[in-house]
Amino acid sequence: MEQPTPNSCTDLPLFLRHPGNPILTKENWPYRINSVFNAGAVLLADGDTLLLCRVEDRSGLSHLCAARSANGVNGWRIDPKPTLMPSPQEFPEEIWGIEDPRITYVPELEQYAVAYTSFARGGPGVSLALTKDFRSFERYGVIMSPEDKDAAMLPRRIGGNWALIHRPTTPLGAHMWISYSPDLRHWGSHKIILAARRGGWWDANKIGLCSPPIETPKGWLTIFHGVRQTASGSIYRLGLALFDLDKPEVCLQRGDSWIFGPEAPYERNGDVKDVVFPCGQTIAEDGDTIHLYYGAADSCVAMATGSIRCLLAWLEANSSSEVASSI
Ligand code: BMA
Repeated sequence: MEQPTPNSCTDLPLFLRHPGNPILTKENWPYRINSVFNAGAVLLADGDTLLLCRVEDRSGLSHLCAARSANGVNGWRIDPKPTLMPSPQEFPEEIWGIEDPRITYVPELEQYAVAYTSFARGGPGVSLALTKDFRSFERYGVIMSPEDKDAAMLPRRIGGNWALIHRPTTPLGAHMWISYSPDLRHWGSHKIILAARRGGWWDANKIGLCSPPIETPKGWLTIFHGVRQTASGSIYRLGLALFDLDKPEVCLQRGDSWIFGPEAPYERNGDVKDVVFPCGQTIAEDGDTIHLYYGAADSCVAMATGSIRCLLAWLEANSSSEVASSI
């Protein structure tokens, strides 16, 4: 497999696909499903990688199911039944399923915060659940009303408040916002942090957060997706941005070109063609190597490896003069 070298740091590709991709498919599943994709990821205290996968069953609706592995690549132990099912009697906003979880470990709470899309008649919204073990969950219900998705919490309070990055769709477009809360239930101080560009750009009109931002000494390193509409459908690609550590609504750098897009056959073909859609990553013991987990073509889960140092170096060298945090 092609390996990154120090002097390739500012060149693409910044992420290398694992040769065993796709690492999870519906054939691996212990029960009958249509597809498995868009997985949140976390490194557990016992060293296992846990993926909380979006699983679409053969009704077309999605639920979440956990898979654990010692090396984060193979030997997955998949929960024999769905781990988190929609619960529409108590939470009517989940009537058409739950999707695309992003996991953040919150040391102050000693719990994982799972932000996911809840889908109902009003459209997709953002829901939150807390868990210690990915077996029982405390649901907080909808925290961002429709239409909103692509959300993740930051792992610590900013200026005394919790922070959530999310992507409401408004008449002005689909841009990334941040909101703050004293208690995880009441959210306000909404601010736009990154706007979709316009015209022919790869990230025109619609962008959204991918995996939760990574805290680095230079700022919150953030992977986002841009959606290009074409005559034959949408293309989901990935870009990079850096936000201020203490004021995460301030974008410090934004890369002009995309850094990763659908190229492999399992990314180009599937239920929805030309989609790479990361919802999580783990960082290796060296503190630098990123294992990025992404849904491919809404059909399977794949993994690619990158380096925090290289992503930051590339951003520094390829950042736009116009960070476009206003619309
Ligand atoms: C987005 C989300 C993702 C999906 C992608 C491509 O809007 O719904 O779950 O992977 O579209 O279909």
